[in-house]
Amino acid sequence: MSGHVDELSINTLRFLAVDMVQKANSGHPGMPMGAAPMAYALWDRFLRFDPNDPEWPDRDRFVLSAGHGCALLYALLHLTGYELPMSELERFRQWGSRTPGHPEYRLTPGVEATTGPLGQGISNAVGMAIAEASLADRFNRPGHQIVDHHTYVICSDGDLMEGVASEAASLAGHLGLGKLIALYDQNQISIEGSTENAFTEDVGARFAAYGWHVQSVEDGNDLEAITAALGMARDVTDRPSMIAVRTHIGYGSPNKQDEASAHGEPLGTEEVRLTKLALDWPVEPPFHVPEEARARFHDAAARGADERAGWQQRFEAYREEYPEQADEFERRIGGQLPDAWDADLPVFTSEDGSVATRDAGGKVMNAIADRVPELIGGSGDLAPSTKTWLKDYGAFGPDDRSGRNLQFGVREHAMGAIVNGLAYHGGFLPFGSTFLTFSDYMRPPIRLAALSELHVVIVFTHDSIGMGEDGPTHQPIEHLAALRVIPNVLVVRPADANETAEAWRIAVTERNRPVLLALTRQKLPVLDLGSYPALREGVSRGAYVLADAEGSGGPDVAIVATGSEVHLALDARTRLAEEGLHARVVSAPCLEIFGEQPGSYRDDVVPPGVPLVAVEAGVPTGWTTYFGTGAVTVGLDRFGASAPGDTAMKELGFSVEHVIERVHEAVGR
Ligand SMILES: Cc1ncc(C[n+]2csc(CCOP(=O)(O)OP(=O)(O)O)c2C)c(N)n1
Repeated sequence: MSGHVDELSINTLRFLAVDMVQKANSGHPGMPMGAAPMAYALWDRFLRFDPNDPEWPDRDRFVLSAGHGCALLYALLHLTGYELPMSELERFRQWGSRTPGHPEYRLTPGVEATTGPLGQGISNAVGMAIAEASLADRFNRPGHQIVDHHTYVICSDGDLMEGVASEAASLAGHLGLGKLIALYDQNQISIEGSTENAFTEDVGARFAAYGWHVQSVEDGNDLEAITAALGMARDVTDRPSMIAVRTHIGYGSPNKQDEASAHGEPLGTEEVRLTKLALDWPVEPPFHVPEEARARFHDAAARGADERAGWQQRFEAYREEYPEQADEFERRIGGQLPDAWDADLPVFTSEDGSVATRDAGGKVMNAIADRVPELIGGSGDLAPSTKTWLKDYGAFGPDDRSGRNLQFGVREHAMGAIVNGLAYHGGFLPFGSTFLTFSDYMRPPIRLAALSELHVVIVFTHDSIGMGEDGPTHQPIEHLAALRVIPNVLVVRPADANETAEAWRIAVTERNRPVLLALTRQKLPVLDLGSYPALREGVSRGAYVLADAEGSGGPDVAIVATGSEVHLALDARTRLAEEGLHARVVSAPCLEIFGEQPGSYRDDVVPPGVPLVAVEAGVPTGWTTYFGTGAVTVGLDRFGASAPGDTAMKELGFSVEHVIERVHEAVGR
């Protein structure tokens, strides 16, 4: 039976949130007021967490998908003893505080995922649940359950209106992720008013159709009903669970409960007073925490600490029996690479003939997969085209958690969010893949990966009009530029098979940012390391002199190119030499890394004052950031066309003749 202290604790959560928003004069009080009981039930009675060791690997994961309700999360973190003192709650949404307007991973201890863009959190949680199942399969042994935790989510009407949540939930149902449990804060209010305006389907029936176990709780304040439903959800191990809890936004507020006005603005001083009176709470002081409530939250944390200590003992016993596995587990969770991870990284030679960089990428991935067991991922139903299938490792499926190929289905948006979830969880180097054009379908999670400093890899193939016949719907034009403008992202577009191997070296060794690879469908000559010894070191610096100008007088012109266009530049260089123009060819697989090199290096590669021609089969936007405003570009300012790839390239200006023409313009001949 719930009692006095339960109610006191729930109201503490409510009023801390109300006071935070009121003091900041900004934020979202309504969701925390309605969802406080379910959050309390979860944190007090189920969630395994230890505020003294927020990164304990076998902790349960909790994701507040409705990130706008973060005052609730901050109150929970504070009350249970995470490093989030009351002074931080009082600085909600202020410059430099650890209580930002929406939860930010890495900023606030206990925040497992950056949320706020609706639909992302619940989709991240699907990735976390996949992570748990995969690690459990890999590391648990009879009598040794060292990976055994749940992923809990609180999501809102808005979350479940979002397409990405549907994609991810559909996949979660298919995969039967039994340790994923979503609490749905069904207050039936969003910003414009009632969900009657735009969201009238039977959400429970939809989730049941996805293959979820679905329960509903009619009264969001019925702690025992919520508790019973959570218990039941945990007993269902073959399917993810959703508990739709009928709540009231702004619960307790005499004039704002069930109103959209409770969603995203402070209640106002008078309404705060009336609400406190209505729920029998002291009007003053704000940020009041009754001793009994504080003690209750501390008890929950103390239970978590015991659980963690128990786990530590179990892990030591595991280490005794399985020392190698224990080391590997710690290595993976710690994000360290195995020794000699790159020992089998392939080297390509001119004897390999012409190789599409997508094919080279597939070879590289398969070559490192053995030594890098944390490499796991897949494609949006395009593995035969993106070449990302890990041949020896099967599919991760409902009945086999050992697979390392994730079949995301045609769900690019969820793929991005799930890959992020794997990274948030830890223990993986996760990847996704699709055509570069469809990066548009993945932009939201890529942006969040960049913001959250997640190490994820996305393999984008069919990276230019050179992909050919599928035509302008499938030919990326603005995509490289559009991805490069996202801060903290690396876009790597290698020029051949060997640059692809080095691009993967970057992808594997980066720690705190997403790496996006842009690979070709069409075949390209191999840049033999014998002829191009600078290639290896060069790729790691973002751009480098691939082929210098003949003669001792320095270059007359520098042609900078990326990916497939590097070969055009090389051919142009040869032809220009015949007319006495000495061109230097710079291969620039990663502009961001090049931008980070010391000025002296950059000036060595592209000497100031030397005319510069930049060649890339895409919009030229962004090149001036790295090479100044003087660059003459060979790019695209229109959509592509359906034709064989080499025809499309030539017709749209990617011919040696056109490059030479532009060189002549640049040098003033
Ligand atoms: C992708 C995305 N679109 C729009 C918003 C702006 N937004 C914030 S909350 C919200 C809807 C509020 O409804 P709900 O999610 O049910 O939250 P509640 O009203 O219960 O607090 C919207 C549209 C957002 N955060 N993310």
